Amino acid sequence: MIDEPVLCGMAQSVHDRPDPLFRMGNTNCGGCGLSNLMQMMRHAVAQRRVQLIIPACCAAAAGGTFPQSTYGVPTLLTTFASAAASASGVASVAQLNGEDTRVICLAGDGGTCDIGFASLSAAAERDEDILYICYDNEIYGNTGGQRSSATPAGAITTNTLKGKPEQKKDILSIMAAHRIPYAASISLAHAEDTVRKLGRALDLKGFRFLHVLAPCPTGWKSEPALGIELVRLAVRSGLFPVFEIFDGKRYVVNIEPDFSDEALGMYLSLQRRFQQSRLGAADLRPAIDLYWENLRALSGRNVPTRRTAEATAEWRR
Ligand SMILES: Cc1ncc(C[n+]2csc(CCOP(=O)(O)OP(=O)(O)O)c2C)c(N)n1
Ligand code: SF4
Ligand SMILES: [Mg+2]
Repeated sequence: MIDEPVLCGMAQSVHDRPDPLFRMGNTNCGGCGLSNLMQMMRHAVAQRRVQLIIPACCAAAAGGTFPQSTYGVPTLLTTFASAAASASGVASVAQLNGEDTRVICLAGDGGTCDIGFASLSAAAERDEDILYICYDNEIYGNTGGQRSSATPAGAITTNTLKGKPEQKKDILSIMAAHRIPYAASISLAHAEDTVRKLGRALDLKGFRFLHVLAPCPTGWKSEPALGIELVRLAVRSGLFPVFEIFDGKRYVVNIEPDFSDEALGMYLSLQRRFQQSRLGAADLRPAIDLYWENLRALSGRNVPTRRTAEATAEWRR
């Protein structure tokens, strides 16, 4: 059992993979959520054989220049449009050769929700035997921080100088609508749940999709040391729901938020990307409550959100 993210590429227990998936000396910024994710993946992957497929993004840049490589497993860098298709091909060849290799496609939110979406959707529809992980830093980080369709409303990016007017795309629901065997969201602030779900997603067959909220101090204009705390606040407040979807129809909520407005306010105030739009908890709460009401209905657990609980109490009075 681990309580906090496994940092610095060091193996923490006998269950960890002895060689790092993601070596020290990579070019990620300090406090990058992608680095945290890769260290937790080392724990989840353990002794399994894996191959990585990575389209253009910070994870590709982090690989370094030949003959060095950040990655401790076979890694194929692709164009955006071909990432999921390339992963499908690599998985098929492994299967034809009788190799017990799990193929992981690791992509950013831009590569997933925007530029590579067509081949992602096609691979999901064909139920290819790949694990697709979207680390969502809510911007095009590698090219200087432009908006993506996963950027939340109100966030300043280099091409939304007054704050993005549109809402964040709900990529997890879109992928669940493909009725894939497994889709889940991952909180890097809950390492045990993260490692459990990574392990489950590695072992299942067919198309699996994981959505990870990945703090990006450079783009979010936040302190590098606060990344994990920001994720914790997003989960606590209900802003980032953590749940699993099996076969597009069975929903399981993994972490119950307390729907704290204080946590939501802190999440916003600790990131300078929200400063100019002056977003407050009250601006986001109605959309969060609506999302959770829907999620409750889908998961069959009728635990009221704070708003509905308050409304019911008021009605009773
Ligand atoms: C077809 C195409 N369009 C644009 C680019 C330029 N480009 C390289 S990385 C990148 C941003 C990727 O964003 P994301 O997938 O979110 O990954 P991040 O950089 O945030 O890790 C862009 C737009 C490209 N390489 N190919
Ligand atoms: S720009 Fe953001 S996502 Fe990219 S390496 Fe830096 S912190 Fe990580
Ligand atoms: Mg991104």
